[in-house]
Amino acid sequence: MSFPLVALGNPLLDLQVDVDAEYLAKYDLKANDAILIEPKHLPIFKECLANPTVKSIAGGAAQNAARGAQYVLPEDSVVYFGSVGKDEYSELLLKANETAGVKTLYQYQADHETGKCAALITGHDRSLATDLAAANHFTPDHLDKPENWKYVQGAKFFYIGGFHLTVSPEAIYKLGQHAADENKDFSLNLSAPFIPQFFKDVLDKSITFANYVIGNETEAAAYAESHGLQTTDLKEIAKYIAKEPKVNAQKNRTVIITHGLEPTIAVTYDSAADSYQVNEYPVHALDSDKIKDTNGAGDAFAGGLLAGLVNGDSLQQSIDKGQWLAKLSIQEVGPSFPYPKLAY
Ligand code: 26A
Repeated sequence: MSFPLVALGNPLLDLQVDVDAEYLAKYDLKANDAILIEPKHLPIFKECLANPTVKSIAGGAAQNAARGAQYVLPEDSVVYFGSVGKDEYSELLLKANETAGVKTLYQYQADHETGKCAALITGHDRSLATDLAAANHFTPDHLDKPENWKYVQGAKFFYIGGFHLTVSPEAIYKLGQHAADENKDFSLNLSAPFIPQFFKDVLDKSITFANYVIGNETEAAAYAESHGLQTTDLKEIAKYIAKEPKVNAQKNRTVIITHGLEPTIAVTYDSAADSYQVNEYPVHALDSDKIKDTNGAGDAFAGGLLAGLVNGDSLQQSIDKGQWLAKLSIQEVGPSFPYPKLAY
């Protein structure tokens, strides 16, 4: 079957620069975070573009994961939806997807530029400040076009970047309902602490469609706080998410939480038996001096994991593929993968 995996997200051009703690402080940014910019952050983009060391790299969290999954899967496996401007930036993104073999179905905006993310690197941390621009204008009717919907119908697995919750909840629900109606897999990334913090209702509704939820320790903590859970224990938080209501009763939900160099946690709630399966899987640690930067590490993990799940691998092997791909990506500049391709 062609194109089993369909991903939806915000296509962004990453402007990656090395900065110091003082620069982050000037703009009230944390060393390791992802935010939507406020007006006070706007000068960052000019400053990035004027910086001689700036690297313009294909970004956008779900788009990175899509390229990652296609890196592992056989050709013609991954389709990506998102909204961009008609400019040189979207050309760069399109090229990166083509090189990776991802089928790109962009919605083009005449009046908005392609979105940008300032990826501000301090050591092994990355602070992401995003101006969504055209990415903010994705509309669900783009999915409905016959030439696009046929890929939705043909797919068996969906991946939604949590960041897209701020853009088009209706597009997410449309894909979610389709997945539930046809008993297909639907996965969602929590993406950043601000998503569970400020988009709780949209997140809760999106999770009802999801049989895989992916996140990291800071996102899980933000989820626990916004949902009033009296715990910081990642396994307990994952159990709570796994048991949240779901639309498709035929699939159990699995929640996968990465935790830096600590083992990855996976919890599956079996609704028929009212029981949990809780497991931990080790990461593929890399000597610290081999790390180029960690921008896109989580997306690479998601990409490898998705590749495994789409391929029908066990959860354990799929998580291991995710760890493997994340390890490759952090040895590259930005959310990229090594070529010629390495095999898992
Ligand atoms: C809505 N926001 C804030 C975002 C993003 C985003 N992708 C989609 N929406 N903020 C940062 N990113 C992307 O995350 C990747 C690293 O995980 C960056 O473009 C970067 O490539």
